Amino acid sequence: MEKQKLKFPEGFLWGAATSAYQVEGGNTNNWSEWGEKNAERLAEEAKFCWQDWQQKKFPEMFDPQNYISGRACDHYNLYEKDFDIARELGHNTHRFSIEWSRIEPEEGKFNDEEIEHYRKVIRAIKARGMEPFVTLWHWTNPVWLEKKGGCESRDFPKYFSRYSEYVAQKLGQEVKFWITLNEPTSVIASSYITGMWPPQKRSLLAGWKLYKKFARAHIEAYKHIHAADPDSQVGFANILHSFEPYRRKWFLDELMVRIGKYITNRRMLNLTKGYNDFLTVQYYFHNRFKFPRKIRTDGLPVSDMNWEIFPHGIYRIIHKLKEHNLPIYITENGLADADDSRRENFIKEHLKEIHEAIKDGADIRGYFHWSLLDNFEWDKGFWPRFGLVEIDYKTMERKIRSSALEYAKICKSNEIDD
Ligand code: IFM
Repeated sequence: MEKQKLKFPEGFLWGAATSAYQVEGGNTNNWSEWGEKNAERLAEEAKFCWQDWQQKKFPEMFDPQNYISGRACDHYNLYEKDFDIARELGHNTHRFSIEWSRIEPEEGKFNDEEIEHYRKVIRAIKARGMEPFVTLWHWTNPVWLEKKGGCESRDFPKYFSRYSEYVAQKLGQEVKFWITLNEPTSVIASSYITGMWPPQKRSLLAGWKLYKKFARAHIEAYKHIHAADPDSQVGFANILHSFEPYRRKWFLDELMVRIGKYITNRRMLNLTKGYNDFLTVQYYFHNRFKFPRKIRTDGLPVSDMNWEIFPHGIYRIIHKLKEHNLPIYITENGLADADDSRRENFIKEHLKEIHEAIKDGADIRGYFHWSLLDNFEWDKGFWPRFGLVEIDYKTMERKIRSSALEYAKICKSNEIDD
């Protein structure tokens, strides 16, 4: 039987995403300082955090060096080479972030040379026929800001507003698509509630207060970007989880689902209503609740990080977002898969769900795989391999994975086999 083709809409954007701190190398910010201070502890704790099969497969998790971002992928210097690869792979868009600590290394002092660096990056993307999506904040703060309380500082929105105004004035004419903040709710959860990430707070109240600060920061940046270019398109990158009760109609399981959906998926959207030109989906997690905890689903495949793979979740999320009547971009979706045994299937299964959502009326305009390159995965370090392109961290050699070639076929033809 002949395979049916699932066509994507004309002009659909296909690409991949990265973030400054995870790929550039040579950064000094709150995360790099925290990594250096905590490397020994993280290496020590790895034996309690991961399953036996993960510890065997990735012994580098026990090496403190794994937790120091250092040169990362040296993308700061090698970006042209990386964009050549993206173009070769048929990408027509690319998402990256500007590192605040480079632009404003000291409070109120802006570094024009670094702006020029990012201008070159943007032009290099465009010169290869790709549409740049630029993120202003992908979790890292300049050290001076962290000393003043970081995201919790009363003035965080004011500082972010000033930084975004400066960048918008300098680069506003070069870029159409802007993402102000990356996954604010991941930071609320992991930095302020569970205390895993810097500054390792454990306070529901601190986390709760941050929503409004992030929303104000986003709205300020939204206004500055539009002031610089009224035609620009601005949104924030929202992590959206798929939620499900273990027992349907069971009050406490359903209640957990409702709370989860509100604090993770909806609250930031509500607080920024009217200030988003497009919506985003960053999809990694499927959560099933059996009161009082989250439980795993038997039989689902998992990534190297033991995250369950559940493609249908992305359909459900998009289905819910349709009610906002805004264009949607999938700005992140991916998995850690060092031997590249699951990535091809992962991409295709998620794309089928996305195609189904388009068929059902969702205005989805692009897909960015996370990530173009293997990179530095925050408190986990270098062992999780998220890249379409493998990085040899010793030689900085780039090697295209076979799943990237399969994804390239989809990008180039704008369709997948059903
Ligand atoms: O690597 C991160 C990225 O920085 C934000 N979204 C989730 C990815 C995988 O954990």
